[in-house]
Amino acid sequence: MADIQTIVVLTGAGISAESGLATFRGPEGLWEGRRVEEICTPEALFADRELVLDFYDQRRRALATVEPNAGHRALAWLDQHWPGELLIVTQNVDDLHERAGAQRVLHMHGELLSALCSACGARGGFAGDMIGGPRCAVCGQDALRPDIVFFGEMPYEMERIEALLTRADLFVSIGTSGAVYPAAGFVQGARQAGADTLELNLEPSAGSHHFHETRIGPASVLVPAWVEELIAEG
Ligand code: BV8
Ligand code: ZN
Repeated sequence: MADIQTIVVLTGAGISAESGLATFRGPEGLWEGRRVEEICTPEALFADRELVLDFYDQRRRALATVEPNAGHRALAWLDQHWPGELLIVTQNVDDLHERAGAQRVLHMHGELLSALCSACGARGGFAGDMIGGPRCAVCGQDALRPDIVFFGEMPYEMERIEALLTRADLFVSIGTSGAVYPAAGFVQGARQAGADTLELNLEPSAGSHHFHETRIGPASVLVPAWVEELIAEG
């Protein structure tokens, strides 16, 4: 590969699958018989607040029972040792990248361990259950919601992501189906800007044809192998 300075990594639910967290579009991609796209919306939060809060309370509890896997650890090692610019843009709302030791992480779809106040917009760390949980620490109203980007809502820090993609030398997508935009379009932006593009996934994603190279297999195997290869190239 050409001289690589700036790396953008996009991760999805597939990198956390081997840690035991459910993906969206596998058989477990349903919740109470409903698609995530139906639950993860402002309308659903308004129409059935308990159902939506329970969906995230359960996933926040599950988070405490799982560990990062070799895929998270290899990315964290790269983050700690890569001298150039690097950003792990994750669609995941779990904290497994951080728990593996990664620091340059951007949660474009929010985080389970953060709360957003619907009344005053305050965001802050949150643990435990939201159902029957605390009021907003800033405005005191009983208006906390998961700090999660729902369908129809703008993902976080899009300008920062897009600016970095225009400068990327290498764009690597790991464990995502390429089903949801704008994340699914990042590969095109990076490629247009001249980046090499690599996909590491258990099966070809909806956007595989946009990548220079797609490798098929589990993240726990493909990610460490890719990091070793990248470092060996110097
Ligand atoms: C926006 C929340 C605009 C956190 C998520 C029609 C109607 C309404 C909307 C739209 C529409 N058409 C397009 C849209 C836009 C919409 C969209 O793209 N919809 C899709 C369904 C068509 N997008 C949005 O609404 C976004 N916002 O567009 O805003 C806007 C403009 C101006 C002003 C305001 C707004 C917001 C999208 C964010 C939604 N929130 N998550 C949570 O609950 O977790 S989306 C959720 O699904 C994830 O965050 C992720 O982004 C997405 C896809 O999931 P993946 O991570 O890819 O996981 P998936 O299960 O799909 O795939 C797993 C992959 O891993 C598989 O390929 C599998 O093979 C692989 N795998 C499995 N095991 C392994 C593995 N790989 C490696 N190793 C393994 N072991
Ligand atoms: Zn508030």
